[in-house]
Amino acid sequence: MTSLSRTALASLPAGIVRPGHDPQSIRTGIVHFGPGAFHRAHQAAYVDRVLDSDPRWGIAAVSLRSPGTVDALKAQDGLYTLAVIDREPAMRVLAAHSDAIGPGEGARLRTLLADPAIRIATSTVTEKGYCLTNDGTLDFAHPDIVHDLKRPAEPASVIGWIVAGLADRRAAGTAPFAMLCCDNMTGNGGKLRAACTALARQYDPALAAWIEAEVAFPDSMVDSITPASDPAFLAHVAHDLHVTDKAAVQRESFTQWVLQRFEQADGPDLASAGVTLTNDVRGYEQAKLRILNGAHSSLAYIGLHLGLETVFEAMSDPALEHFVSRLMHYDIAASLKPVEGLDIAGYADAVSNRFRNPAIRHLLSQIAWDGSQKLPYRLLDTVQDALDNGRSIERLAVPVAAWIAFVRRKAQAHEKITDPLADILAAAATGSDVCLAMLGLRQVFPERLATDPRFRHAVADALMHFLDGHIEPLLAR
Ligand code: CS2
Repeated sequence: MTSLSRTALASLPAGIVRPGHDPQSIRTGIVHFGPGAFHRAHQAAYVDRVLDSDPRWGIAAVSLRSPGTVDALKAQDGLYTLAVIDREPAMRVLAAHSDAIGPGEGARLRTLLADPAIRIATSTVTEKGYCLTNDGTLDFAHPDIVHDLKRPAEPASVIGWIVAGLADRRAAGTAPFAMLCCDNMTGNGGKLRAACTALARQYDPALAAWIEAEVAFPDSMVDSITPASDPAFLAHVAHDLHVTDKAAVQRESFTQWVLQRFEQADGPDLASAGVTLTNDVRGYEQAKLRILNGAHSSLAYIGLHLGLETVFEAMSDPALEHFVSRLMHYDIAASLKPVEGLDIAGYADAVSNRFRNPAIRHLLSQIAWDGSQKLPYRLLDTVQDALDNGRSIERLAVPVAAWIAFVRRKAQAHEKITDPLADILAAAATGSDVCLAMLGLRQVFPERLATDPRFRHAVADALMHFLDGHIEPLLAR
């Protein structure tokens, strides 16, 4: 079977939606770090729409560490399939990528970042990709940052690359690009700005001041459930398209991108493609992280304990579904400030419905990755808010304990823990006092929370149930 390409477009079966613009006509105006499935299914789908009427905003996909996606995009002329999995599945070929930069192509990236045609850079490198400490500031002890401080011209971290690109533009008198962080972190834009200025300050305080004053780092909320592209899905795409597509992605039909309004003359018209530009993204961001992602992580760690495999299966378990519903509607909702135009209870119901989509096979094990990085934003902030305001944390302690039990199970079985802190977690989770050792990890649990006796007792109590294997009373809370 041949692979998807510009030439193959003409002979795709009817019913496969083709790009609304000539893929050959697009130019590069956006540099994107981390072209994983989420980027290809979410942001690129918006940009593809923008390109229908303005060819300047093609994306250069950058992945300097892993060649897989970049090689596939190069081989396929930047084309790939987006399968929208819903009651009526639909396949659409996207032509949003005008370039791809892989391992060994750092020099080309440097040139591109300095190009005045680039007006926007975006990133989806996951929480761990930003090299932040637990308090959300740049981790100067992180090996990549240590490397970048020694060799600023050949950065290893995304922060290093952004700073290098901005430094070149400043030196050349070119206006900066706007930097759009598209990862699931509270105040994502502000955190990225602080990290970039902190690194720049080590090189040149004037550069740091320029970044602070001139570069837009809007906060954003990004949302669309995107299960990983497994071999069965890729085989399905090949079957329907009659060509192979190594970069194909799948997602639910729901998609949302809320972006803090930022100044940019003559940039891409993202709003025309359905991006919401607002002055107050914080409320949306927090609601999404705590309700959707908080519930997701809860379903993952508790569901895996119960031997379940997917989000749909977890939502079909009556006790677990009830528990997570109460968690969202009572505990999490109570931690959120009112957001204009957002009905929190309605939002929680809509999220539950999305989780119940039978056509989506979203693995709990995928959501369980990188718990040490996700827990603080998704659950611990909510717990701290409840404690500060005198609310009960007996339910909120359950997913926290479920994560600890999950790590312990994996470590005891010598199974791989996908987490940047894997070794530290495994050591802490297999000691005699698991709870004490895990809560002692300052990279995950902030001092104030971990030393609060109410939290320690609640987690220890819930953990006992997980270790004894009797979690029914927990789910009945
Ligand atoms: C999930 C998210 O993998 C995970 O941790 O919770 O990727 C989730 O599917 C997205 O944030 C939905 O927008």
